[in-house]
Amino acid sequence: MAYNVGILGATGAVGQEIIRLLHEREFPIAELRLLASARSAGKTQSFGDKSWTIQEATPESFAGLDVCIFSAGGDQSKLFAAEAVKRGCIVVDNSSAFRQDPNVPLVIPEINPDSVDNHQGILANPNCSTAISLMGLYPLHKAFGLKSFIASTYQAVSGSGAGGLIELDQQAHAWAEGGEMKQEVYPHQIAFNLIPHVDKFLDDGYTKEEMKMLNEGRKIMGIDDLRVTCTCVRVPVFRAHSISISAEFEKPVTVEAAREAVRNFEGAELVDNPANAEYPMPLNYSEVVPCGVGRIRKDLVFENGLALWVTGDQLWKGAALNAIQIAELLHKKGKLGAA
Ligand code: A2P
Ligand code: 11C
Repeated sequence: MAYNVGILGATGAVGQEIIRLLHEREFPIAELRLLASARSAGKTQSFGDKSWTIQEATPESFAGLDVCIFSAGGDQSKLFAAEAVKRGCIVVDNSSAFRQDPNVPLVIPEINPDSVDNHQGILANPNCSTAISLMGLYPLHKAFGLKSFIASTYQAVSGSGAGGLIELDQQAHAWAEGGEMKQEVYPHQIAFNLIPHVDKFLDDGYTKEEMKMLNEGRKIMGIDDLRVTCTCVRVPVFRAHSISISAEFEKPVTVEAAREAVRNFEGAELVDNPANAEYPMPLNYSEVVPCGVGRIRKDLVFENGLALWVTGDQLWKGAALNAIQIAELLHKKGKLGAA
């Protein structure tokens, strides 16, 4: 069976990767409908030998679609998700709009595939730093029982959309060529800098992005009393996020058993050979399906603790790929289309 598939936000950084991955992974498509704002309506988008005309998103755009991947930001998701569902279209939503809604499954197919069985039309795709972190943490949770973790993120500019990618590129060129740096997306220069500020600040001094690690981590792994402290940092890297994690477990841990657990987990790749300077890095994990996990060692603070490092493509596992994997899972379970 082939499906009528939509992408809301098709012209964006994530939208472009969705188009590419749907084709590369040979998702069964009957019709592909590309939706964006009025600014893009009428423009042509091509991939390989195919091309499509971008349409302005309106409530009627979703009629006749089996599934639509939303990646146009939370406001557009809130505006259009119910309209799509009303028209029989399943929504896989990349934004944070519905992730904490108890009626909306928050899905990482390698972790909680059965959560898709209980959707009511909307399924949420997790935050990118959280999704990538859990590709290292979840196998360790299965082995030792996760209690708490402390994380620092190193987040690529792709997380800010196409504008973030353009801003880093422009500033790096301006630095090298002696031109003027433009600053529109970030409150500070991002080239050759670090900005410890991702998403909006809350009253307690944490950012919304930092709290997603706790709230989404709890929901996806099903650990209601999980404790997390997180610091999110924007780094001058184009498209892969990295996370440094110190985690505390219920059971005694060993580095060898931790490595074995990661090795056996689908979606993660163990790269942990410090003697040869081998560990995951953003340049090695851009445009790569699995997330890399390395630097696994005994944590020196926690009793049953491990320290580790995880890197993954923000645009893929952090967004487009995981969303497509959710659609693939629905297809495999016979839950898409008329089936
Ligand atoms: P457009 O290119 O027409 O502005 P990114 O996160 O990379 O900035 O991408 C954001 C995506 O969301 C783009 O595809 C953008 O389309 C889309 N978008 C932004 N505002 C709207 C809107 N009002 N209606 C539909 N799509 C929108
Ligand atoms: C970033 N993680 O790197 C963000 C982007 O909740 O899905 C995605 C925000 C989200 O800026």
